[in-house]
Amino acid sequence: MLTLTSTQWNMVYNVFSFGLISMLACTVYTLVSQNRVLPKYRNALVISSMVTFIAGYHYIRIFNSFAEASDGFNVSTSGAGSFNEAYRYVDWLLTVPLLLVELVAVLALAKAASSSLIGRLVPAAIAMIALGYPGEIATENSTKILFGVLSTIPFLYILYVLYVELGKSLERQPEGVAATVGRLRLLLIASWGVYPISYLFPLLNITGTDAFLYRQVGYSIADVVAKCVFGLTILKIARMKSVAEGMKDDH
Ligand code: RET
Repeated sequence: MLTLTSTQWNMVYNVFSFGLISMLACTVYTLVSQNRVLPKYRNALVISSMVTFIAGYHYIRIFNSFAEASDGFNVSTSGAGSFNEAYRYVDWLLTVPLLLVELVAVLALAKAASSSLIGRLVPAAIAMIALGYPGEIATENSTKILFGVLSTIPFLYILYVLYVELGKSLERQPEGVAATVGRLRLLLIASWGVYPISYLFPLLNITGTDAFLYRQVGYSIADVVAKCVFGLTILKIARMKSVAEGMKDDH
């Protein structure tokens, strides 16, 4: 049981609300923007809509779970009816592989090159999340460290593939697009970095109500950056490439 102050409780409540509406609004925007890009880039936008739609659903569940686990400003964190954080991992299991597919899709590489990238990034993303979960729910520090290390291996592999392999394909992108994709990669690293840092909190003895607040606020902001801002940047890249390939720049 965590006894939050009214300010802490309201901040968590409001940040979930912010996360939820950001996901929904972003889903609508990327869906209605389909016709603003050439057909070959539309799949990247469809995937972005899917990602934010899935996340919107999970934010509804997280939001309700927080309200149901609360008795006044007391939040139950273990046992029946407690605040359920597993929704986040279920969400990541679905959305993290999709975010990587979205990134590869917008580059519109040759079929073999994109299949090869997806074939390595997707299994690594699934392994990273699946290995992190047992550590997240463990109470023993040794178990947390073991699964934390195991999960970091695919994480580093993903960063390697994004930097080295994707870097090579960037050289063939039109002027301006390469710079935007470079910024997108930075945005990805900065937002994805929040999750392993937050995982470390209990290991560093950062616990209690402040830790709970930082974690929920940090995750929610990172989610909006990693999914919404990311999706809007994907749309921008798709627009730039469509215009570079002859689409009229009037809508
Ligand atoms: C875990 C366990 C500890 C080690 C590492 C982790 C990485 C998690 C990441 C999650 C990304 C989530 C995203 C969500 C989208 O909105 C599982 C915390 C490395 C990178 C992008």
